[in-house]
Amino acid sequence: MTKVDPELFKYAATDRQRQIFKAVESEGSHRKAAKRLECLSSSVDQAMALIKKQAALKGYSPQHDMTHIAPDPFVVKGTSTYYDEGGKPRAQWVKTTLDQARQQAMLEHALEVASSGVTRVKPLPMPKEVCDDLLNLITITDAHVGALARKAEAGEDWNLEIARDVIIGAFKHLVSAARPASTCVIAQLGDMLHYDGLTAVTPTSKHILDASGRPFEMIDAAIDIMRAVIDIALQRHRKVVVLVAEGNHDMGSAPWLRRLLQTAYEREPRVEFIVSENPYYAYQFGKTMLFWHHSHCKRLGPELALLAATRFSKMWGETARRYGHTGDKHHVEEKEYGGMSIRQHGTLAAKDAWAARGGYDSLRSAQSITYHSEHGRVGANEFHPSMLLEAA
Ligand SMILES: [Mn+2]
Repeated sequence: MTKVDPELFKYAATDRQRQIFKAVESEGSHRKAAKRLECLSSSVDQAMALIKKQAALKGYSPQHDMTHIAPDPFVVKGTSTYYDEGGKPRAQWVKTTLDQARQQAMLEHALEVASSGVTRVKPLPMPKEVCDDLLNLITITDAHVGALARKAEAGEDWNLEIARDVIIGAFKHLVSAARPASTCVIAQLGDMLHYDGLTAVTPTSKHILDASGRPFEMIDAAIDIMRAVIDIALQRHRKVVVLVAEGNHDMGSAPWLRRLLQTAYEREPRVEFIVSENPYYAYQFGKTMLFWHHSHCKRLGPELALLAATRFSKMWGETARRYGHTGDKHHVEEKEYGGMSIRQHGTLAAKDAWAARGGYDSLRSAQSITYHSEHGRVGANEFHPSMLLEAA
């Protein structure tokens, strides 16, 4: 009679493993279980061994005094047990590691669910009175959706809900205040998602971040915001150009967000995307050139303007007015560098505890800038989150 530890059942990963486990439990031996299930005894042995292995990976193997379970997506890398003089286990050190395959599977699953649920949007009616020579550029940078800030600690509150309200509210205001233009460029200039995976850390330096909500709530909010702002822009412009730039907080998320939006809008002929896997982007509007970089790779300065000229030399040569746009620093700075004027944009996000403690105070704002195809920049509108609070 084989005595089976009933605790092991929860580590059976498939229906077949659960079925075999139950058969062994009730029949009392592998051989009898195999007979009942009409399969080879070795299949039962294999399944039972696999269940034990899965349990051990999660930290459960009582015959080795392993009873501390690691939460998903961690697996146990090893344990050190300290025994007392009588040979009884007294303390245990459980070393866990992130299960890379499991983490990958969780992300892939999320993407699969997200893409299968993407409803292709129906084209919206086109506005009539617009000026062909005008383009409205609306910049949202460093939105940090998924960041958490508390008023008591950082001076202002910021969380998933506030981010959604403020960004969409800003966009509504900026679109309605802008001139009637044929084209709108929505420049999401990076760091829209506060963190880039399952753990709230910066992707390269692994700095620990304050997070609002769970990773999938952040993903949902970012998608909702982007879809909402595209739809708002479509109501007032004939053509909407969307840039989803990468920032230093969302280097891995920007590509899927861009692809997801491309899929959602593939049947809307009035939406087009600026697609580049390299974090420098440009768009030509007649004799006006627009250029973007989050500024995590190359800093604001003359070298950035020179890079724009080298990377996009044809566009540079065909244009007479050129404007670069950056983010990252959360405060406004604007300067002309030879043939290109570059604006570093501010952010709508509230500063987090890290910025508050460091004294990085800045005025929160977002801008829409109107460009003429011949004359370049001809107008601008500004939005501050305080305007939204007044309207409420
Ligand atoms: Mn940044």
